[in-house]
Amino acid sequence: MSQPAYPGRFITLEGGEGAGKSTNADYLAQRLEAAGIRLLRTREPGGTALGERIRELLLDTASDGMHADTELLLMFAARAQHIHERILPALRAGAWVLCDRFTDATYAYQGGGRGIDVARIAQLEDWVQQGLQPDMTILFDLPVETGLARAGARGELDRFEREQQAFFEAVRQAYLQRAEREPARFRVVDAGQPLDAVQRQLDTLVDELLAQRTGEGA
Ligand code: Z5A
Repeated sequence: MSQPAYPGRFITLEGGEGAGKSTNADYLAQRLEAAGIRLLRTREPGGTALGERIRELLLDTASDGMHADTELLLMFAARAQHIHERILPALRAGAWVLCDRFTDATYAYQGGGRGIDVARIAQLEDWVQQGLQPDMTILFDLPVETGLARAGARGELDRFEREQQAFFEAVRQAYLQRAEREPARFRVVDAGQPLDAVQRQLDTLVDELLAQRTGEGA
């Protein structure tokens, strides 16, 4: 990881359905905070009052029929608000940001899943993020069937969770291709393992992050 222009660190969590992002975000937050890191925990789509309203529109099964372009633009609309209202102020103030999904999810779901041209996604990424990129992205990778079984056990499905297996396979492949293209930023975790084994993998990443700490974010 190269040194960013702000004192904080921007860490994103990615993966398919039921990969364990939320469960392991709790674990990561606990480990980082115990080491004295001031942490903003947040998520996408959402993370701000306005973004959470956009999230409702995106996940609501009543939004069936939403065009893929509309979905893409709503993701970036929520992201623009999130970046300006929460992420950048936190990073500039020296906090670390732990975000459950960010733009890699857009490439995976709207690009891989919906088939939107990645060049169009890249245009929006440039415009909205103006160079902001995560310092580390942890990809929780697991077989689609395992993730769907975990997610399905929770009950009612949202608009994305109702998609078919082929959609989620395309999402997984898009994530893995991105990880392969950007090995300096991505860390791929085998999320199909039992929770304690997943968390041992995360311990190594926490050690790596803390070793690069500048002292300003503490
Ligand atoms: N989306 C998009 O399309 N484009 C974008 O740009 C962005 C998002 C940002 C909402 O995201 C949707 O938005 C998402 C993609 C789309 N699509 N869907 N669906 P979300 O992150 O809020 O929702 P999610 O992906 O559905 O999260 P999730 O299913 O809750 O997954 P998770 O957070 O990765 O899993 P979890 O809740 O931590 O764990 C699921 C269950 O498995 C739970 O019962 C755990 O106790 C269990 N679990 C976790 N780890 C293990 C292990 N290792 N072993 C056994 N059981 C485990």
